[in-house]
This record gives sequence, C-alpha cells and structure tokens, in this order.
Amino acid sequence: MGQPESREGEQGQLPPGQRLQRGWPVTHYGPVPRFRPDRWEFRVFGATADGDKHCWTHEEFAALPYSTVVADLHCVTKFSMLGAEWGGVPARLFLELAPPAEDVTHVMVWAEYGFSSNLRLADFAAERTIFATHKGGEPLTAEHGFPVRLIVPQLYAWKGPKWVRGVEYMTADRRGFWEERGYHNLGDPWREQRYSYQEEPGDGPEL
Ligand SMILES: Nc1nc2c(c(=O)[nH]1)N[C@H]1C(S)=C(S)[C@@H](COP(=O)(O)O)O[C@H]1N2
Ligand SMILES: [Mo]
Repeated sequence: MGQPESREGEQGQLPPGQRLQRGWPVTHYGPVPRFRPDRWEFRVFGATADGDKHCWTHEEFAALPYSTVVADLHCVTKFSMLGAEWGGVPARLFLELAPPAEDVTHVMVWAEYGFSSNLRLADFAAERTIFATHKGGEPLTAEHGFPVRLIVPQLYAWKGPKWVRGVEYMTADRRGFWEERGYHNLGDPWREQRYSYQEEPGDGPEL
C-alpha cells in the first residue's frame, strides 16, 4: 500500500544479480500434479462484485480469447530466461468477466496442492500479466505448469504459480506460500526484493 506499481520496463534485460540460463530448467516445490480434465475448474472467488464464485471448466477456459506476450522469467535463485513467448488469457480479462468488489486491493493466485502467491491488484491487472497455456506456440508441458500457469513479467517467477486453479479477490494483503517462507512480499527483481528480511514497513503484512 502506498507502493508504486512495479515497473514493466527492461524486458529482455537481466535484472541485478541475475545470470542468463540456457534452456528452461524446471523449478518448483513438491510433485507435478496430474491433470484431470473432468475435475479441473478455474475459479474466481472471494470479494467479487456480485458476491458469487465464477467457474470455468477446462473446455470453457480453453475457449477464452487467446493472446501472446513476450516476457522474461527471473527465478529468485538467480537464473533468468529471456524472451519467451507466452500464449494464453490475459489476467485482466478476468477482472471484466468476474469483476472484483470496489475495495479489492490484492489477489491470491491458487494452484494445485494449496500453492499460492499474493499479488497487488495492479500487478495482476498489468498489461502483460497472463495465464499462460502455451510457450513458443506449444502447449505447456506438465512440469512447466500444464494446463495453466501465471506469468507476471515484472516480478520474480515464484509470483507466477504453475498449475493454477483459481484467483481469490482480497480486500487486504495476505502472504502466499513463499511469501510466508522467507521470500519478499512484493518480489520486484529490478529492486532485488528477494527476501522478506529486506522488506520495509508497508511492503507487506506482519510475518
Ligand atoms: N505451483 C507452483 N508454481 C510455481 C512454483 C512452485 O513451487 N509451485 N515455483 C515457482 C518458481 S520459484 C519458479 S522459478 C517458476 C519456475 O517455472 P519453471 O519450472 O517453468 O521454469 O515457477 C514458479 N511457480
Ligand atoms: Mo524460483
């Protein structure tokens, strides 16, 4: 709160302390979930404007407007992958399809097995924030998040859950999985906001 929106610039460049990675490593905590199309749904819930939960089956999600963005991936463990083309559904489309209540300030993005990450509404609504289903024109592989992962180009990659299942609209900030476990609440790679001990007053809820 009172924080400027994260910068979106510097696409294609290495943020401070990062090094270039060839190829695309797989980085996550826990097992790779199995995709069960019949049980999968994408939910937008919490402080919606109409108070209802909004759900999409996999078929419905796949039929949403598709667009692409070029965005880098910066892992907090210091490797970066530059210039990937992601295809999928812009996050801000959900703000139209399932509008948030007026007092929503943050979202929690939820993935399989209870993994989560919190974002400021402005970062979620940013032009290039995308629920990616494809990379380089190919569907994501299971280990990279199939069927849907979030890409938030202006933040460290842990802010982009793989195997996303839903979005919770929140009227106050709350820490997600890594944000509770030592990573910075905001995670701007250009400010090297890596760890929670670097947080300044106002950067996040009390730990
Ligand atoms: N569900 C889930 N998503 C996750 C993670 C995780 O542990 N679980 N790790 C994050 C981290 S730290 C990184 S660097 C990227 C890595 O994405 P990749 O494996 O496709 O390179 O996924 C992010 N998304
Ligand atoms: Mo990471």
